[in-house]
Amino acid sequence: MKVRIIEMPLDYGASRRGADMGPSAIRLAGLRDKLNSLGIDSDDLYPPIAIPPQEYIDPASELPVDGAKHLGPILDACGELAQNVESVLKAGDFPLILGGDHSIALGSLAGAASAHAETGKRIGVLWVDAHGDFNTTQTTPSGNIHGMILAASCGFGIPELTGFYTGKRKVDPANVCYIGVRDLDRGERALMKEAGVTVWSMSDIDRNGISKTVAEITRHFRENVDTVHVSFDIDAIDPRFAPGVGIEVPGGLTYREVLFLMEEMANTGMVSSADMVEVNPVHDIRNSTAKMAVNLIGRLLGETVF
Ligand code: NNH
Ligand code: MN
Ligand code: MN
Ligand code: MN
Repeated sequence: MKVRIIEMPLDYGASRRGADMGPSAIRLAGLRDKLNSLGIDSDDLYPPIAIPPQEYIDPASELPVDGAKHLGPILDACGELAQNVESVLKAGDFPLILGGDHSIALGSLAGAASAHAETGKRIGVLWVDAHGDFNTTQTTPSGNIHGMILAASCGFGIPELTGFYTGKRKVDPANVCYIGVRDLDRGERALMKEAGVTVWSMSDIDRNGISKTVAEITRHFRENVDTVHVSFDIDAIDPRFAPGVGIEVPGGLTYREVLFLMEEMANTGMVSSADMVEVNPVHDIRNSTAKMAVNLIGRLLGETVF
């Protein structure tokens, strides 16, 4: 297996600017060296997806389409990403997508769903995030697409998003597992319940500990799906460890808890693709959050301490 690093320097989906510098920060933090040290054959020679910086864009395109800001540029970039992810998976390799804000997962999930549909594999999604990203244009408080992308991938929202790339639903909500969630909008929460996604909240971790919680998640995947996409929003980690994020939400996962989560996901042998998103160097301290991202990717790809 080879890891194909795909960079998505996009920050059209969020309010706070700067997530477009995430791929660069993660590269600088030593991603290639980490993969080399693990004996993983990797390349980042995939052409970085060309995304025009927001400063170069005609202000008219700022107008929300049906209540979704910057829909056009996000669909364009995600279309290219979906194709790349699909072809990497079909070649038997591991696509590692570096965001960018979380709207890029629209492309990752579309490409993965399309590739796995052909081989008849049931796909599960682990959404590691302080947020649900389960808004629609009806429920969003912000109009930001990064807050809508998992709902869209589960078939909820405007047709431009729900029908994107494949014309159909990407993921069965019954196969979506969340961890780290602690900040949901009212309508989003109701829609998550209706859809039937499974949430392991911060309170579940307080009650049962990280070990039991992660065991429940991996069991859920083992029993219900054939392969898993991990979508890691770095704001899942408590901001006292990870300051370089789009939205800081106190009360999050510790760095140790997420390292353990990634190790246990690696141990399932089921993870076939991943996103690392919302690293925001503008708010980081000496690239420390990007370095955590590199270490988390290492664990997800099989690194052990001893
Ligand atoms: N729920 C809010 C919204 O939809 C915030 C989403 N922000 C995130 N998501 N960082 O991960 O706008
Ligand atoms: Mn936002
Ligand atoms: Mn997110
Ligand atoms: Mn988030």
